[in-house]
Amino acid sequence: AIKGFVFDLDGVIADTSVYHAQAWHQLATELGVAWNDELADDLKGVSRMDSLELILKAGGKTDAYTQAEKEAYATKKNDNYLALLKNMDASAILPGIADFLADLKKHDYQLSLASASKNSPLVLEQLGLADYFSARVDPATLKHGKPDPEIFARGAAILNLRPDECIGVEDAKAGVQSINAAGETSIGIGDLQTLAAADINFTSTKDLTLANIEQALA
Ligand code: B16
Ligand code: MG
Repeated sequence: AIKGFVFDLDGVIADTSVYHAQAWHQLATELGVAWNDELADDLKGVSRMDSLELILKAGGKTDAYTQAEKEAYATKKNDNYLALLKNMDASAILPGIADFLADLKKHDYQLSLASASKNSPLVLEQLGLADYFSARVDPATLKHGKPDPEIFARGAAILNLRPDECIGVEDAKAGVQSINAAGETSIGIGDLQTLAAADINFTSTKDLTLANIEQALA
């Protein structure tokens, strides 16, 4: 039986994926790399340094910068991102998520966070959702990012649950791959084609309810 839920943050709980994309777009433009929706999609769930590498690769600039320069650019992106977060509050919680989290608690499901973002504690605090996610995988301690199973496997382990007792919720292709490889049930939120590998698909967080999940699993 399902006993726990392991959540992604950006793009599932909060509308922050647009801020990440905006901040990367700004940096890509500065680096002379053309921006498009496909690149934006590929960066979802991917760590800060790996995202920068994907952008440089897209622009044919893989060997153009030293490690120190790359770190400075990654910091610049994060500064852009933090500036965009400044005025964020609970209104950035995606539709239906606040009710869903409250319902999960009420039904005694355990919750953990499997976000690749080093900013996740700050984001949760600003959204007023920190109390739900005292169990959080620290992305700084990971050997491998999404799509590797490590982050979602740890998300179950910190709840003392087996993977088959957990449902993972993601908006990124790499994230759904991570959930599946960890042996959990995957819910993909967003484009059906991009997230075709998910066990259950919802086009919007609005559809994320226990009743809909039970129906999909029946
Ligand atoms: P940071 P998630 C991911 O968060 C974002 O989707 C991705 O765009 C971002 O690059 C990554 O976190 C790292 O974030 O630069 O804040 O450490 O979707 O796994 O919650
Ligand atoms: Mg995400």
